[in-house]
Amino acid sequence: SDDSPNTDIITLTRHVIQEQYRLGDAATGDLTLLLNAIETTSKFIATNVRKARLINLIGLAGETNVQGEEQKKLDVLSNDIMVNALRASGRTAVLVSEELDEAIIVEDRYKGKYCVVFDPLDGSSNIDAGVNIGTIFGIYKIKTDSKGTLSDVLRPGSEMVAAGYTMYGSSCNLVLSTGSGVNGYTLDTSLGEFILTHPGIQIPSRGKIYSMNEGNAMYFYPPVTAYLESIKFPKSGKPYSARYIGSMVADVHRTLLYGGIFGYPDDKKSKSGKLRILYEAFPMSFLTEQAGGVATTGTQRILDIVPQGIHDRCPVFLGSKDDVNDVIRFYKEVPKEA
Ligand code: P6P
Repeated sequence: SDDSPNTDIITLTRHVIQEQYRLGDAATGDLTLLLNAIETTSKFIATNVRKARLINLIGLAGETNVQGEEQKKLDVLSNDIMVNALRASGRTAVLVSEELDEAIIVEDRYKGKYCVVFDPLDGSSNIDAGVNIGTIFGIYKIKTDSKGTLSDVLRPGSEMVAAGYTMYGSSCNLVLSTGSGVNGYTLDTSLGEFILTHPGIQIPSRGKIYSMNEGNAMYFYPPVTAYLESIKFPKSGKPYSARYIGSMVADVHRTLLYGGIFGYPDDKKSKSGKLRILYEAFPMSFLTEQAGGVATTGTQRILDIVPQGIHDRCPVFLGSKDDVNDVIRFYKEVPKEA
């Protein structure tokens, strides 16, 4: 085998610039600069997550976020890192964060033409257990003639121009789509660079894994219960395997790479499900569709939803197209209310 050192590594920065050149004059380089800022925040957050146990960042910051959950110090830190870097990039107009009740309208001096919606540290309830957690982000371009207002982010996810996540675990993986497929990058800490390691991620058309919190099973509506029954007690073939990490970034990352289905359905306890439309459901659905998968609420394509509020929730089923289409069929055939 050729063991000469690789002299042509493709970093995230280089890959994004290549995409900008592919788009020709239509691309001004603004998205490239914005993605570079996001990449830097991921590296910064990754070092803080890794150090967390050492510099005792674990534990509650004593404040609560819009979810009413106790905020972990890493949440607060990650949010501040992202808000500062996105504003300083001079490429953003509106920022929406899971940690902030209200949207940030960037002041004119720093205002750019993109809106970023993000969950700076999703899965944070797992921080103390060392389970993988992550940053999720979606990017809209402000509407023509808009100065950057809430109306630029209360739009269908199909109008996003890019989406991605960074997973902080045994390695640091950044997965990104700018609308022409999905690519995965792994942080080489010796270089401080994200290196292209998963070019052109394509989700298998059917998987063997289902990922849902069955602790909510007593609240599930009949279509979900019937679907689960069909894969746990199949009339033919083997039952599916259950994998549930309870951290969306980790569960979705596995689903994109291995196939299968991830779900957080609406149920009798949570009428709209739990996951947030703008900075959880939309970015993950954007990536899923770009990787050849399907993302639905059970009754409609997630990316077609028009959110009314920046922290609205929606039901989520996403993953391999044949598996998610099975769920859609159960929603059509099984009455929701008994
Ligand atoms: P549950 C984490 O708090 C999160 O927002 C997602 O990352 C994850 O998929 C979901 O909630 C887990 O929720 O109710 O199963 O603990």
